[in-house]
Amino acid sequence: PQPTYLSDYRAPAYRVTHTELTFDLDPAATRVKARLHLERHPERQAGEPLELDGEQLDLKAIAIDGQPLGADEYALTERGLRVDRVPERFLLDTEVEIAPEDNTALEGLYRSSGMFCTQCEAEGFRRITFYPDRPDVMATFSTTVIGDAASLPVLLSNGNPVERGSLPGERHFVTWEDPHPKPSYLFALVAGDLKKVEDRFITLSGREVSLQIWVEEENLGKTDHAMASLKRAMRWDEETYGREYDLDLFMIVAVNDFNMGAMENKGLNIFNSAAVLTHPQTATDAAFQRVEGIVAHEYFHNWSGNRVTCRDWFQLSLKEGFTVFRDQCFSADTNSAPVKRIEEVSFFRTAQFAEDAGPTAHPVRPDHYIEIGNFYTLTIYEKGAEIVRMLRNLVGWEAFRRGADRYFARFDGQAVTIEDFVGCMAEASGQDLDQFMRWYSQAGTPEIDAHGEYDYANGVYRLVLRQRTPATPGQPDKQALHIPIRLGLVGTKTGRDLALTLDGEALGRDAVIHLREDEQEFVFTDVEEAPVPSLLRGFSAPVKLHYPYSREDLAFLLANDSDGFNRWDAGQRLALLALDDLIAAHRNGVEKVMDPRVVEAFRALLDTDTDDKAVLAEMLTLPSEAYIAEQQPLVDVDAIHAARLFVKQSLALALRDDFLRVYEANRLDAPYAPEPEQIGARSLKNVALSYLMSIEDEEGIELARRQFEADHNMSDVRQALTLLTHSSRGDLADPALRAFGEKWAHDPLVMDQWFSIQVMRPQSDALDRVKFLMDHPAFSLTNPNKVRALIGAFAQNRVNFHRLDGEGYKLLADVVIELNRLNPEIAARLVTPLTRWQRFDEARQTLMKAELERIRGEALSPNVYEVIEKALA
Ligand code: HT7
Ligand code: ZN
Repeated sequence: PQPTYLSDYRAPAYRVTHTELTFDLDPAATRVKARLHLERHPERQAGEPLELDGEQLDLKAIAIDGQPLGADEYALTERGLRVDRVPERFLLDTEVEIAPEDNTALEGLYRSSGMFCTQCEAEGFRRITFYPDRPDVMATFSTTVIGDAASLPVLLSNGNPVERGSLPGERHFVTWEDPHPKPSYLFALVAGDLKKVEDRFITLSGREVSLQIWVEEENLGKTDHAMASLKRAMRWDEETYGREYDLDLFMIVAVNDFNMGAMENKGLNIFNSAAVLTHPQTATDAAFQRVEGIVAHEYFHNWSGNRVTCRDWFQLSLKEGFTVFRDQCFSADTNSAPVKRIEEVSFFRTAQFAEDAGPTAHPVRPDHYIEIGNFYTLTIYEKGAEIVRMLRNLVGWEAFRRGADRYFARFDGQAVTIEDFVGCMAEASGQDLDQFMRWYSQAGTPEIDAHGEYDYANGVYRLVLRQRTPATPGQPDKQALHIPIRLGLVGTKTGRDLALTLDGEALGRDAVIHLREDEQEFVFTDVEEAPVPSLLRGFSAPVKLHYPYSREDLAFLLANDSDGFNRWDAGQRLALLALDDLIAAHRNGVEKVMDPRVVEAFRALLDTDTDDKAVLAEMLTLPSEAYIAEQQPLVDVDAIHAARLFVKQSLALALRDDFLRVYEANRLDAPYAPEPEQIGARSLKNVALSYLMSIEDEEGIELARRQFEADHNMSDVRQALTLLTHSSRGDLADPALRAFGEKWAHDPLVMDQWFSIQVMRPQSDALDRVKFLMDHPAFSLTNPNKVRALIGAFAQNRVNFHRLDGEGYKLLADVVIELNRLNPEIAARLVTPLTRWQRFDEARQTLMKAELERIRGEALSPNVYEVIEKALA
């Protein structure tokens, strides 16, 4: 497969002004008629051939302006269809046949639980009909869907229904019209035996919008939260960005087989059922929050993505980075803002940093790709959102909002670039953002070495910052970035933020300084007392910050920093220092000794009387094994696991009564509600329980058992089941798993949780369980949720996936090989853990590379080919 390059971008030779589609649905042989209203693009010369994309299409008929084309007047090519001689403006009619029931890749039109549905982003539409399948071709659509009246009573597409009726042979049809020009990736069709839940929303200007969530009948009781989230998101976008919804109907459909979380098709969002269905008995607090975030994300795309879209797929972060930023701000406004930020950053630093340091590292705007489906990454989404956040912070909210207004007004109905977006921000703020643009083109995580010195005699604090970005594949040399660093100086006597004066300017007590050079010195004057610097507050830039904090400094910041995020971060850094020692002790066979400073810091935390229990729960949570691994030059999975467990058990032993007290104080009898206060209390209680269970004394076990049996809500049940299943007491896991498995055998989303919990067990039977569960009737290799729940989860089970006999790697490779044939997008994602082989010891490196080579020996899809080639380069 050949790469596509950003530098090769050209406007399309022909554009489509209007698209008429007719689908005659049949699982094995669906007929798709397309009438495209085409005209030459003004920027392109006359006489160029018409080239359309098309894959796996069986062409049955073709005509231009009503005249059928002879076999010598068109060609079926590797790319699709070419017609050498076409008029300046014309109608193209085609008819193709496709087989949705054979479509296991879940791109284009496919079947899921008896229904028909589509996924067209990024390049799925070309599996439906011949078309210029690129985001800069925007057309209005008129779609007629014909199907069997009994088995497919509901026929949906984008826009508004304008006609419906019966047809001979017990069939019926509905015609939909979407007046908003859109690229093909936003096309959607759903047909099935679905039921709807309906509500309405009155927009700011007083228009009524009908809101519909379509689900299988058994899921009718699981839509309340998604509907409430949708209404909150609609209101938030009006109030925060002045964006109103623009059709009379907004539909969400839940489908069971879906490659990602959801898709923002115009007026007809299609959701993975896991990203929309909730019920207190079946979904955890985290799932409720995830649903809220995804519903909002897809809705926000209506403006940031649909009304204004991407010129080409290199600009993907234009819509994804901005929309993730928007959904993050929405969730922060709706829930506990500090805890949201902690969760975001903790995930980002674990997963995106690893991506940025691995063989598939790429800029937020890549300059080439083989398979765009491989670029729906944490870098495009989450790092893209961090860049937008930095922009917001650099120019300030008012200018940012003016810039966003300008962007939406100027480019409405157009397909544009990242420069267009940043340009609006520069215009609205009057700031020069040229250097800032490097964030989009430079891959890798910048590292900042910071060093500070207090001059007692003169009351001066000198802060020296040095930046460097490590080389990444294809980018050996890096340039200095514009990095905004929010900071405070916390006085060691008072524990308060000191006044900041920089170059004679008073900046208040919390300020942003701008690092633009490789090295810069910042001299703060009139600093009244010796400070401990609190740097990168709120994670003001997506960088690694190194400062030689002592453990006393960190304990001090943990107790005194006015920035909640940095207080949490100080606790994480303190724990990491202790973990470092213990990892070394484990490796050297030396007795492990717990750092008393960590115990005292945690004791103080447990004594804190705080309103935000969710933040406290985060502060009491040790860095994950994956994050600890990120900090190590070479990952020793066993030492990390042993050290973390040792810290947890030491804290549990030393602070057992405190954890018990916290557990008891945060039990809730009230009916379940996914509200911040309850969620905070539950998180805190469940963190306490995990400490208590880590030492497996009778009281902890009894609490977990009782919590499991009380069956109050899924957050509590799942935590109890996890702790029982992951305990070393063999007699605890199986009875609980059996009871849970029998109770929920009918619910696929709960069974996903059941799969994951078992295969995440640290005990050595985890791999055998995976193999056994792959034969379970609820498992299916063609369902991405099941693959993620069982195989994906196992690959996160660090001690077992990285077994020294290589069996974990072999199992993953076997599944990747199988999925490469069935669903290349999922296969390419699943292989990721093997691509990180450089981080491990030699024995594991050899085993991992051998599996990558074995995969390479297969006939590979472009998706898997691209990832494997990068991993072995
Ligand atoms: N914009 C959507 C991306 C997406 C997708 C991409 C590739 C293959 C399948 C997919 N499903 C959805 C989702 C979003 O970011 O909102
Ligand atoms: Zn998105």
